[in-house]
Amino acid sequence: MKLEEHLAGHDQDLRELVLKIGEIGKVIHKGFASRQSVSDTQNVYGETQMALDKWADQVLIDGLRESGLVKYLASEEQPDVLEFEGSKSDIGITQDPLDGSSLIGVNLAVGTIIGIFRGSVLVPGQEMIGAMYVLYGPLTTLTYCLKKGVHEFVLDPNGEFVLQSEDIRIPDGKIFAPGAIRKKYLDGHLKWIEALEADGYKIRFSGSFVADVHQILHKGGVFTYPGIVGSEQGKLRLLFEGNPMGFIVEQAGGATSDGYRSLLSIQPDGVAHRVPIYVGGKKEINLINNINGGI
Ligand code: AFP
Repeated sequence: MKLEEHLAGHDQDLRELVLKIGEIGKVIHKGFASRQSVSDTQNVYGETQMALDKWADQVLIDGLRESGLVKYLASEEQPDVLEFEGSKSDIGITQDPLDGSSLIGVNLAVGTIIGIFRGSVLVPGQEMIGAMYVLYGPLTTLTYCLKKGVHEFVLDPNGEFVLQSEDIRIPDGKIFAPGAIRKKYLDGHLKWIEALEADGYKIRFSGSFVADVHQILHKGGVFTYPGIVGSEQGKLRLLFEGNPMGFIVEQAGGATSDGYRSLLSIQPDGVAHRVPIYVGGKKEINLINNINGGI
């Protein structure tokens, strides 16, 4: 089944938006080979921007502005929320145009992450009406959720996204993706990591959040980029990484946490809001919440 057919029954603007982002994803992927240099600029987080980050961000912004499908757009590469006059829809989106971009030079999987709202995006993730990501790996895949299941499509040789997995449910699994530096772990996090290791969990951490969470969505287990000594809020962003991927995993039967509560319950304090991230199976998420709750 093609993506367009699968989207039948959803609101027209949402159907068009998912298809549009899929088309933009194809354009972004084609741009990788000729844009691997590092640019001379930094994003709002002080991170050096790859030429590709900036280009991909602009391709998405221009494409979505021209589509008239988006009124509000927040991007990991932009300091403020953009508002598009003349939009025919009230959709708000968050975008991480190229999560994991530092891995392109070593040919590891990276992706475009999108959160979808009606109206403002500066609300808790539980207000989201959908989320999706395009993963550029050995396959180019598109995974979307509009609150009626999580569904994955693969780009076929004809350039069509065709259904690969429908109604994905996160299984039980013993892999974990532990970000950050062990010697800086906070007490609760270290206890949790040691419990997973004692239970035989194997490390699967690539440096690409979207790719690592995609693997856990299909195989079970948990991803974490925790708060650490000296950086208690962690590295990853609530709006651009935690909420959209957390929404998809929760909709697939999993759970999220900042170490204490669902990521989707958190009121963002701005576009740059960083949070400790735990995304994966309910068992692993309940364990970190219980450990921290007992501290
Ligand atoms: P880049 O987009 O700069 O490559 O960062 C990727 C990321 O935001 C996320 O995708 C990874 O899980 C995390 O950073 C990796 O961080 P470390 O490089 O500190 O392990």
